[in-house]
Amino acid sequence: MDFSINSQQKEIVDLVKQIVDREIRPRAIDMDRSGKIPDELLQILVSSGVTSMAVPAAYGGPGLGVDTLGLLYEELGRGCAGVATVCAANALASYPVLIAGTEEQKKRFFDSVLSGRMAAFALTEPGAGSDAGAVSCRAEKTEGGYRLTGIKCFITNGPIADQIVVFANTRKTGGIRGLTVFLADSSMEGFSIGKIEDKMGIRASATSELIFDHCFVPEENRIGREGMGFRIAMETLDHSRAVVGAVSVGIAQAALEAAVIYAHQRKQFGVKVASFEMVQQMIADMAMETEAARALVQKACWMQEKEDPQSGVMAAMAKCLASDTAMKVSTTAVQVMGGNGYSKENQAEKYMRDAKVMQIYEGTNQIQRLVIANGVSY
Ligand code: COS
Repeated sequence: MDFSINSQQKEIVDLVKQIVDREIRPRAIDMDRSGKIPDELLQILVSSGVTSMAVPAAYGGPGLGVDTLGLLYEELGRGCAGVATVCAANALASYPVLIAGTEEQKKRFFDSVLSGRMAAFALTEPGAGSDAGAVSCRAEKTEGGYRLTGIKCFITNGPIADQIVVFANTRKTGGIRGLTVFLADSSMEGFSIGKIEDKMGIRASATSELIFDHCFVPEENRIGREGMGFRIAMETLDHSRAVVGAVSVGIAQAALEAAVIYAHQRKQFGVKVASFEMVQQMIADMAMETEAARALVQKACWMQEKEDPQSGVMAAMAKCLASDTAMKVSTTAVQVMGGNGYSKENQAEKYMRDAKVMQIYEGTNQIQRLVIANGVSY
């Protein structure tokens, strides 16, 4: 395994870093307050290819390897985890299409993402969170397609998505054997946006309920066979969890940087607080833990790139460790900065709030530990 960054990766990481430093970081506090990403910034992200960076080369995208994508999502996470989440949701929604879609579906989906239309992955329901197989959204067979009825909740990009990859049950009796995936469009009759969440963190990313009321989806929009949905969902999460790990490392890195800069500027008892051993210990632990999380995330991405059969378990480890690290490091950053860290004038408390959801979404860290425990055998 090689941790060195080649010149092509460096070029693209530097490009995203510039966008992060010039366009995202200066807007982060305002986006956190307003609870939305400005159209102007979204347009910059679309035109610079940041919202479509996971599109494969075969469908007109940059065709970046998972190892490179990991570096880019870390950079976005360092800038603003909410913005990173908006972009990562396009990638999350693309996996079911890549895993089980037809060539026509793939072309249609990726053409849309490349043209700047946003996507959402709609699995979770009020009664189906950790128990993903308990989806009750119903897909009733009708002439030429299906009628979808049900409510999805906590859907990232819900209010701004044009394409929605939605999981519904084709069996009246429910159960994972009936779970099926469909590609819905926000313009379809019977589709509407429900409650928009007022969240603790990642506030630049809009999250909402999606309501399907006898929404007609043509047969050609079914992704994979009827009943394949649970497997597709699990394989999707196996792919996407490393990305959550990468965004988490970005949050930890941003918190570490903020704490170090502060500790070298802030004076108490006539000296910089960075000269106190107790502060040094906090900084050393933050730096060490961030590096360890980064190494695990990079290994998970590398294994995915090599299509290693254990990459799903490694992605669960990376997501779990990196998000726990982001939570710990951002909390310590607030401690290093004291009252100034607790104030909304600085970003340290935002990092703490953003880190919290990393331990929750795309499977709680309790679920990750379950996946890990079931996946290790010697
Ligand atoms: N890849 C492919 N297939 C998988 C799989 C994977 N990673 N994990 C499970 N499966 C298959 C199993 O092989 C099994 O198939 P068979 O019945 O044909 O043998 C089937 O799926 C059911 O597996 P299992 O019994 O392990 O499923 P559980 O209902 O016990 O659920 C967990 C497993 C808890 C791991 C799953 O529900 C989960 O990941 N929940 C969290 C969901 C989540 O992350 N939600 C976040 C919102 S989405 S952003």
